[in-house]
Amino acid sequence: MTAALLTAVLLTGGLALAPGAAGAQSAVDPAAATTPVRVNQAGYLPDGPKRATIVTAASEPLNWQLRSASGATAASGRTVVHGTDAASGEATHVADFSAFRKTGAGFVLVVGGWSSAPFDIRANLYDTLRTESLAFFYHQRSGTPIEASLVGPSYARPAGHLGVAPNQGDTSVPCQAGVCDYTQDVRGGWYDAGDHGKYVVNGGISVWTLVDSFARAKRAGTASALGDSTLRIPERGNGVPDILDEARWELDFLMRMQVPEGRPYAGMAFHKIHDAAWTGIPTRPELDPQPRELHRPSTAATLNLAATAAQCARVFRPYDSAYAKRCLSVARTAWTAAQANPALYAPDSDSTGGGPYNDTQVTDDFYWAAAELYAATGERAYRDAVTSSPWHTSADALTATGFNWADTAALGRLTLATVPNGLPTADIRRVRASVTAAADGHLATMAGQGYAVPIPANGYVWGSNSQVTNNAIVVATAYALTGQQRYRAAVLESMDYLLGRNTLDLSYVTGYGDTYARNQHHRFWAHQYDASLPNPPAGSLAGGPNSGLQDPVAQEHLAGCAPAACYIDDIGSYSTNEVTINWNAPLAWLAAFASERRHG
Ligand code: 9MR
Repeated sequence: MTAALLTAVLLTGGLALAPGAAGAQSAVDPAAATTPVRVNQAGYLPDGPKRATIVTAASEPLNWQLRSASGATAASGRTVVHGTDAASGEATHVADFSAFRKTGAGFVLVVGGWSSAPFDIRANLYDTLRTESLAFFYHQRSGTPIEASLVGPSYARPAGHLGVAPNQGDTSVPCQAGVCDYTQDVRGGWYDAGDHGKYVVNGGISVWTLVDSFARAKRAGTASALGDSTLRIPERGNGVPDILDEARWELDFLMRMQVPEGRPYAGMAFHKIHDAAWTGIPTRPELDPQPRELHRPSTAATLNLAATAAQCARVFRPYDSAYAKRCLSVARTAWTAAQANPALYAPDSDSTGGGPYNDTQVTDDFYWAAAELYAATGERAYRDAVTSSPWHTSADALTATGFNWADTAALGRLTLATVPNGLPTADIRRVRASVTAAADGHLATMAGQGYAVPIPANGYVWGSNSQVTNNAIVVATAYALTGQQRYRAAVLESMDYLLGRNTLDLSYVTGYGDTYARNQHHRFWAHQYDASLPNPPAGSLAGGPNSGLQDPVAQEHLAGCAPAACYIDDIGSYSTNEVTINWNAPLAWLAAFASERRHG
């Protein structure tokens, strides 16, 4: 039996259907759920919304009971018939037990004789996820040993890609043929995902998200949860907030990717550095024998560098002014270089040994970089670049399906909406209104669905869970701007989806919930293929359902799936089940938000 098949069999083992729901799940569905009562399996906050989805074709409301661990009925009520959920194709009801605000462990929701997975209700529900989702980045570090004292023996490993054989990088890396005739030290940074590539555009959005998480918490007065000595990283105790230390590990790498003065394309950023050919799974980072290569500079990478280095200048200033100064100088140089080379596009075809991260639309990246440079400096030239950009007023900056590494105008919009800046008051008001309007759109999307997911049924793309998390960030930003509780509730319901209230009755975050993703695609956390290696550490977010079925395992096992069910917890399914820095970063942003007890 193949490992994939084994997973499929294990997951179908407990298949159960709600009364009247026959046919809603097929017995051959490899990820079929074990109960029709779907909840956030990690749990709920005492003061948060508490909703569950029940798969049933019953046309009338059903009775529900909330049972405590002792079996006593703690609360009861009637479901609301929702009808067909487009993304899953299931007939659904919703049970709302938000009025129950007591705490405890081992609750279950019972509907029509079916019980949900057990869950907690407690105020500190998201504290561990806040730290574990951030610890993911230390685990992914390149160019430094991952210390057993910090992560435990099974996750410890020697430094990868420091020029120690059999590694051939990353201390003196040549370019691909014809790109440059020198080598560059591009050590450090985070591995992107399950592969060992390091890509500037994806590093960019990930750094921005972590640093924005800190900046948001600081404005909210809650930054101490992300402060010094809150993470198990080597820099703890250095007086700098740990989340910024972690972001700096990548920022240093991004700055190393800048073409030096005196060279062709000086000031631009190389698009990416990765293996010359794809390695197999498993491959431990320190045992990767492939030659490493720098790929042609791109405008998108250069603008990612400009944006994140400018954000660094603004946010690091109180903690390390010299570093902030250096960041600003790099950002300015990158901006100028991008203006001189506005159409150097990374091609789709460049996907041997690493992902392409192709992008031929970079006006959004110009907008984002201009917004960050303006927020950092207040200078007129950057303000003009902001206000003359079509993205400054376009509704397309904040779409229903969400922003991502390729579509970054939203990042600029969010910065301008939240960071004090010199735009005219009316313009700032308009920018803020665009964020709350987008958030209202996400709330409407959620209300129309059986599972309250903040993406539409056509939004289940590669990495759909990050579209969910990024839209939830927009909603959380609307909460920060307005204080309106419905936005906070929607953020928490988005977490419910990720943590088990979904058509697969599965938590996409390793270690959270009764049934969770544990075989994500990764060259070191490859336990499914090699029992001596670990599973992904707790707090790792799977990419999630991808109706495009863009890998052979997904194609073999998921044909005909409803969009929200196009997922398999198999290490071979890189298009539904990888982990990446740009997916864990928004999870960490949201976990920090959800862990705060200060919402009035
Ligand atoms: O997240 C990326 C997704 O948006 C693209 O559709 C996909 C195909 O180009 O690539 C994804 O990124 C992968 C990258 O190319 C290589 N490292 C792993 C990333 C996640 O699967």
